[in-house]
Amino acid sequence: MSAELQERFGIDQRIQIVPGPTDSPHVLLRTGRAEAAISLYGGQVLRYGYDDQPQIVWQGEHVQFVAGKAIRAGIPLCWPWFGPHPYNSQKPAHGFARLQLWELLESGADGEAAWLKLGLSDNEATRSIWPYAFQLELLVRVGEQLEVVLTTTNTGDRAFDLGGALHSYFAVGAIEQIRIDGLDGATYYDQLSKNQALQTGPIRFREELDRIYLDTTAACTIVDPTWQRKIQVAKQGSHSTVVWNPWIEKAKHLADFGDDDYLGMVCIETANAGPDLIRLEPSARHTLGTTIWTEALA
Ligand code: TA6
Repeated sequence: MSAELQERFGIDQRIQIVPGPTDSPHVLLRTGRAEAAISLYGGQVLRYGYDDQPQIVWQGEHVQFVAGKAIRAGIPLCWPWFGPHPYNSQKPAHGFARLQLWELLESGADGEAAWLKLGLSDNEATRSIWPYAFQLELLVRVGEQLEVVLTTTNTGDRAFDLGGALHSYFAVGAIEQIRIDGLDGATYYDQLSKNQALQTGPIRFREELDRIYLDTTAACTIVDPTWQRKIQVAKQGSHSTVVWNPWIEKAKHLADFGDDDYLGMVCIETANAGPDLIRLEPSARHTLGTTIWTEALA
């Protein structure tokens, strides 16, 4: 499959399609110092970074590629819901889009970036989980910034409620040294204590942290003194931001996570979760996007 896709969509050293570990191709995109890898299984950015610094979007060493299972790296697509299914635990957590093989639709490259478009439409498998017709298109644009834009079109004759997240994993030098700015004053639902609370000041990490920040369109900044950089995470079409680090105990119980991986990663997820759902009428469209880049820590 990857040889045929390379023929159709490959562009010099800018865009290469290579066989992936579970028989689904990976796409490598490069522009200048920036490089990313995307898996057609899951429609998922696996990693993103610049040649001259540590990776930005995190892929750990223990990542597993198993057909039918989610890939714990990069930017998993949680769609059409975030978290456990609201009333049926038999349905996959974080929806099914990250468990499907996406189609490579377009590729391109210019002076600033290399980009590709992937697509996923409803099929027998998705309809057996979620009885709606839809068309998904994912744009991934790789340059000095990483742009990931997921557009949902309701192609059916019934409205549906849409949630989800671009579940971005970021690499950090040391979790206890970083802080996350941008959510001061936002209300969050604590998924561990099941309480709501108000964020005061920056977010710091001293234990497992799993929070859905509600009704916020704010951009976030990961301030990383260890690697002397800031990671900027801007977003569009999102009214929730999820922040997660599994910490020690949960990391030990995640098969595809090294026991110490929690020390070097954090998730900031561009989401619509909890009450922040979108009612998508027939023929309507919704776009969820994130733009990621780094700046030196002045
Ligand atoms: O990011 C928040 C969260 O919902 C956590 O509760 C944790 O479950 C994480 O997502 C990972 O989910 P996954 O299904 O990829 O293991």
